Amino acid sequence: MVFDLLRGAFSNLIERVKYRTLSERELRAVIDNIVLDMVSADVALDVAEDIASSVIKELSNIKIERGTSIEKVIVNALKYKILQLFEKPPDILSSIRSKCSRREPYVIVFFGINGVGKTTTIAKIAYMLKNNGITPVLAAADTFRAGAQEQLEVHAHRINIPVIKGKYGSDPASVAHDAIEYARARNICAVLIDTAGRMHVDYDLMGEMRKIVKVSKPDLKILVVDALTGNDAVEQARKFNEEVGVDAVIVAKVDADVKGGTILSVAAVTGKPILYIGLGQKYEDLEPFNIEKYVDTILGLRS
Ligand SMILES: Nc1nc2c(ncn2[C@@H]2O[C@H](COP(=O)(O)OP(=O)(O)OP(=O)(O)O)[C@@H](O)[C@H]2O)c(=O)[nH]1
Ligand SMILES: [Mg+2]
Repeated sequence: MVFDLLRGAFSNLIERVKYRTLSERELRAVIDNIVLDMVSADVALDVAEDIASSVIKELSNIKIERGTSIEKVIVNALKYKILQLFEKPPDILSSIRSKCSRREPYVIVFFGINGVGKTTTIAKIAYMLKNNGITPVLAAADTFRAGAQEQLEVHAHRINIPVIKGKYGSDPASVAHDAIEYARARNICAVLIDTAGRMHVDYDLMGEMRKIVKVSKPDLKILVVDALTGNDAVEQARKFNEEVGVDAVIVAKVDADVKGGTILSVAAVTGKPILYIGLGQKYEDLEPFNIEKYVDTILGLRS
């Protein structure tokens, strides 16, 4: 099941400390094991240690009296700590509407390395916008990978929205620029820019992304990561944030994520909000990220 490993790590922790009053040394030993469990569930080491030490602190501060449920104390301490690691996601629908009322398109650029789910995610966002009365235009600014433009075009046709393409090998920034001009001329409220994800040693992906950002001046820069890649996702988030800046993150493929720690790690390490999660390959499989629901799920407070 989704997030099972991380949920297992927390329920181990709760089980092992709930009945006894442990000395700090005993507690430390239990917690060290749990840190390893968390790391196996894709929680970044420093994030796992941070969570563990706040639980130790909480437990050593309380006086356990008869009738006090230690389990409840630990769960509350964990919940309080983990909730703090998340930033509240922005409300993009109202941002789009507000900019649109000034007759300016809201521009979103999507980054991420190859195969994480960028193009699929853009199609899902376009579908969601359309269902909310906002017709976006797509910019196929991956002018490198064979088939990339057609892939986006197929989605655009299915959703019945416009797409702006360029010639293969042409400048991706100019495709983004053309899409924004297209939107301006037709009062289209949102521009969604798809970008390339290749990571060849001889290719300056970050340089290309910087140029797209410079030309398109996006209102929002979204990084897409794959939930199944754990620490790699964290590293990608760090790198993209350093090189081009990231405003928010979408985690794709959460439907297949049995570990569960990628979301927590990316949020905690980057301090960026998680905007949506991808839950499958269909257009409907996109869910606004609900911090409380995620935390309750990994703590076993809901299924
Ligand atoms: N199960 C699942 N699969 C997904 C999800 N999002 C994307 N995929 C699949 O992941 C694969 C790659 O998705 P793309 O959208 O093409 O990824 P990309 O980042 O655009 O890839 P490049 O253009 O090559 O950089 C496809 O088979 C998608 O159907 C998701 O939320 N869940
Ligand atoms: Mg793509």
